[in-house]
Amino acid sequence: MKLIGMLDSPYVRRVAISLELYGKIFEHQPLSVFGDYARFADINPAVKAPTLVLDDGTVLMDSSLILQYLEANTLEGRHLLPRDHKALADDTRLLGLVLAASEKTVQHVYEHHLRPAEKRHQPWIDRVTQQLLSDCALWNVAMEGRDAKRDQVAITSAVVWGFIQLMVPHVIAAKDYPYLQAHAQQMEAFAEFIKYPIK
Ligand SMILES: N[C@@H](CCC(=O)N[C@@H](CS)C(=O)NCC(=O)O)C(=O)O
Repeated sequence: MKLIGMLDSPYVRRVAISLELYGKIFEHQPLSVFGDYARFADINPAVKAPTLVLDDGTVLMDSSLILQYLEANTLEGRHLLPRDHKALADDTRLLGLVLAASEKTVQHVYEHHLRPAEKRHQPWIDRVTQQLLSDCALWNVAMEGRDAKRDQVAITSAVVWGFIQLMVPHVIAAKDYPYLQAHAQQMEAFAEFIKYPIK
């Protein structure tokens, strides 16, 4: 298997760490969707990170779809999502909050770094910022008392929090989200996080 994409993408990093925990053997190719566009397009014309190329050549994309595929193809004892329906609903709700925060952060970053200043639309930036703030407030409360164990909510929460703190710390100040900050600090000390650092 080959995982294509850079680790500063939270979507790539959550898949890399999950692959490690699922015990899969894979090669990581850190191609950029921007700087390595042509090489990336040769592998996946949609140029989306992460892209996972299976051993039979099948090309998968979208981190949640990739993780859904891996979760369905893992050995007993290595699952990263609960089997119990109620616990799965709770974790799915939380992952929705985490991924929305990630999406809003990416939109914020693209708006400021990719769009020329004269073409920015302030009402859209205000909307994205408010969505991000509201989402992080709910997500922070939901992480109170949650164990830093190696499951999908814990992995994705820490990865996305690291991305937010790398890209928009002026919007989402770590001190205002103490449960998220403490959780991420614990998770970043695990070997799988150290092996696949954000940069
Ligand atoms: N929902 C997707 C989002 C993936 C995504 O947007 N990745 C970014 C890199 S962080 C990307 O491919 N950007 C290039 C583009 O969208 O053209 C996932 O979970 O994989």
